[in-house]
Amino acid sequence: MGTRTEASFCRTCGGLCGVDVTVDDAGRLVSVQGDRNNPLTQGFACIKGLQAPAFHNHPDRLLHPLKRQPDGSFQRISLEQALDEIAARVDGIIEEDGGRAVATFRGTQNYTDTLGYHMLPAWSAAIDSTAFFSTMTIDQSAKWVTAERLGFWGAGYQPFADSDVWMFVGINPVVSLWGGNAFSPFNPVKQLKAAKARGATIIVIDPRHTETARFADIHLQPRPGEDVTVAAGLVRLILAENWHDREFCDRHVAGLDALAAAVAPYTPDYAEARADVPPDMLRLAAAAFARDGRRGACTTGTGPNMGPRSNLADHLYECLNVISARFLRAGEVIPTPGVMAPRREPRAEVVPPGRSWEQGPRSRVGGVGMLQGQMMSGVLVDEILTPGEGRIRALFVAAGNPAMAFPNQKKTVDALRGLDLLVAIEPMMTATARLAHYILPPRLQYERYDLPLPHYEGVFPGPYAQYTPAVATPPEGSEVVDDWYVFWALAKRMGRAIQFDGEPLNMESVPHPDELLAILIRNAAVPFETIRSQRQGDFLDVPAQTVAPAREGRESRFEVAPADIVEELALVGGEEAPADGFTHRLVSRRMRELQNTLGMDLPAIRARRPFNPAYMHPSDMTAHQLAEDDVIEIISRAGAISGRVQGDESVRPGAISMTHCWGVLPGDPDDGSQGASTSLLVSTDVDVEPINAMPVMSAIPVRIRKMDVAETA
Ligand SMILES: Nc1nc2c(c(=O)[nH]1)N[C@H]1C(S)=C(S)[C@@H](COP(=O)(O)OP(=O)(O)OC[C@H]3O[C@@H](n4cnc5c(=O)[nH]c(N)nc54)[C@H](O)[C@@H]3O)O[C@H]1N2
Ligand SMILES: Nc1nc2c(c(=O)[nH]1)N[C@H]1C(S)=C(S)[C@@H](COP(=O)(O)OP(=O)(O)OC[C@H]3O[C@@H](n4cnc5c(=O)[nH]c(N)nc54)[C@H](O)[C@@H]3O)O[C@H]1N2
Ligand code: SF4
Ligand SMILES: [Mo]
Repeated sequence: MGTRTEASFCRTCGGLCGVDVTVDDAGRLVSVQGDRNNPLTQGFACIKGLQAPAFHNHPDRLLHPLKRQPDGSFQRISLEQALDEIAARVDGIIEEDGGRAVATFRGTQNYTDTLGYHMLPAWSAAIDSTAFFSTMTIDQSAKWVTAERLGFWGAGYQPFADSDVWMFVGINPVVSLWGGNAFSPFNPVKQLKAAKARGATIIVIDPRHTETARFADIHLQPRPGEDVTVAAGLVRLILAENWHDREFCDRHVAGLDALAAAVAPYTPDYAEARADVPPDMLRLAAAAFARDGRRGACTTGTGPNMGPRSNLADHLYECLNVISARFLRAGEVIPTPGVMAPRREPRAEVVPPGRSWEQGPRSRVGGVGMLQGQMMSGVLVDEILTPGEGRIRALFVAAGNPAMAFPNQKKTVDALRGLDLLVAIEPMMTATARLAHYILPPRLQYERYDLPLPHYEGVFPGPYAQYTPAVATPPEGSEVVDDWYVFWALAKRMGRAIQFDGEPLNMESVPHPDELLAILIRNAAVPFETIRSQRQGDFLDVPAQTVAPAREGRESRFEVAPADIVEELALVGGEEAPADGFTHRLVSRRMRELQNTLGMDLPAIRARRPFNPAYMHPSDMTAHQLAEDDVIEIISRAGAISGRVQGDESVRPGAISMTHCWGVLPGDPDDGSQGASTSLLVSTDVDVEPINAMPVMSAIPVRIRKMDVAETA
């Protein structure tokens, strides 16, 4: 059989690697390779991406809609029947309880499915539901809170490409291909090498000596969960030494004196006592960033965003950017002037804090507000479990696996089991799919038309665009559909009109994916046809754009010290070390081979990654009389799991570094061979952030106990 090779891009993670895809005459995916000619990613591709053919052609891939039977088994039904039945049940629920009773959840694989991404909220709006949830609010919604409490800069950050300093906090782009707010995570190793070659100083703040920290000139390895202490300590030092940009602060910052007063107690000695960061190291980092560095930002990842007091910590780290003025100023060239998104007019001014969570609807349970038009995933489970008016009765899960990923797994699974209707758009029989009433299997990435998310194109280091048609064909005889189609087809059956990105859709005939993509970029700087011809990805020749000055009379300022921040700083500063018997902190980490749960079913990956080890520093193992492969019980306030210990020099003593999303469904037979779910250790009652209901999902206080052979057999 012959083959052909086509250009496309990988959508397994946010790395968006340009790839060459080989398919056979039947359109079956044969291989995926990094495309050396792609100017963005230059041939980079990782094991996750290279495994795409194994995933597309997996013998266990679901190829037909399934309906759960009373005995728990699944029966194949036709797509038409599934959609008819689901539409009828949703109609019934809305009739009884309104649209609010029908929730939609966006999982990680939805962020790289541009049509699905835009269809989800369009569907939710079409059924008059505010119950929209996403992984962002069990991940890094601290960034949303910060932007809405501090304000943000209209013209964006100074880019990494010409920076002379950069600070990575609890983020590991070399493995995660994630850059936080300011770093463009494409081919990160190449970028870090280039930065070193130009003499830039890299600062990493992470309890683990990560793959990214290998590039660091300065690595602070604090006690996990002490980001408030470290960040406040840095802010205090910079202000006390006058290393901040006074001119910028005079013009654009409000509350600087109040901030200085609020961080005054966070002295280097205090930071040492609490975070175990030596005073000279803290000073080194502060000086390198603010005194010696001229350009370059601080960017945070899941470490601080999942740790305790995540919103306060994120606010303080962002204050480093503010007081050091690490933003593009009037007259500077904008790296991404707008290709797929409409051309904006970026201004050298502060977009003032909006505090949107203080207005608008609140959750029934806990009274938590909304951010960016979404309800907080931290309240979803209680919104299902708590009876009464407004209860969530139906849930659509698109491209996610909440039964494995959500905090407090037992409670999550109870809630999912208690739904009147759970629909999973999901290619594999995952833990979540098993609980669903209906499973609708999707087309996979190379079977879909796509663009990178247009409104997110600012993440590119230049005016980049890439388009891919479907380059592979779904297996013969299958009934797989695009995620977006599910919602369009349901809305049609229910007589609801979809406004796709604000544009009314034709509800009579099924739109072609290109029509939908064209809608998304209808206001683009470049015609759709031009973008559509970018099969291999390219930086386009578009007119350069410079940052415009602030508008006349524009007085908005960064609010560095609003009352709630000052209050919380006083609270943390006065805390006593808790005598709670928790000897360790369990910290999150990602595995190179997996994207959360995605990849666990692939033999090549399972062979390399049979379980999620509990990584500890060898000295810590010795101190606790532990040997390689010993099994320990890891006990938190919320629960206990077992973990197989492996020595890892990169982990700070006192930390246990372990990946999430492993283990089995609660109640299933468990011989420990599948690893364990760290989610069982996460409390959704204690230390939950008030604004965004974010639990402590990293730096979880735990203690450990060696299990004997009888217990683990
Ligand atoms: N290979 C791979 N890539 C992925 C994923 C995957 O599962 N696998 N998942 C994707 C997803 S969903 C996301 S959200 C991104 C996340 O991307 P990242 O935020 O880069 O995630 P991690 O690689 O886990 O890096 C988090 C770092 O925080 C550190 N840390 C933990 N606790 C603390 C703390 O209290 N303070 C500080 N300062 N640091 C701490 C950890 O040691 C770790 O090095 O990655 C994405 N990319
Ligand atoms: N304790 C703890 N818990 C955590 C974390 C942590 O660090 N610690 N990390 C959190 C983070 S950052 C996140 S983002 C969440 C992840 O939460 P989720 O997004 O809920 O989990 P994933 O495993 O990424 O789910 C992706 C699903 O999409 C399916 N899929 C693959 N391709 C397609 C497709 O083309 N279409 C569709 N419809 N589905 C597809 C996969 O089979 C998989 O089941 O977990 C969170 N949970
Ligand atoms: S880093 Fe790997 S998974 Fe992510 S886009 Fe590139 S090849 Fe795909
Ligand atoms: Mo995430």
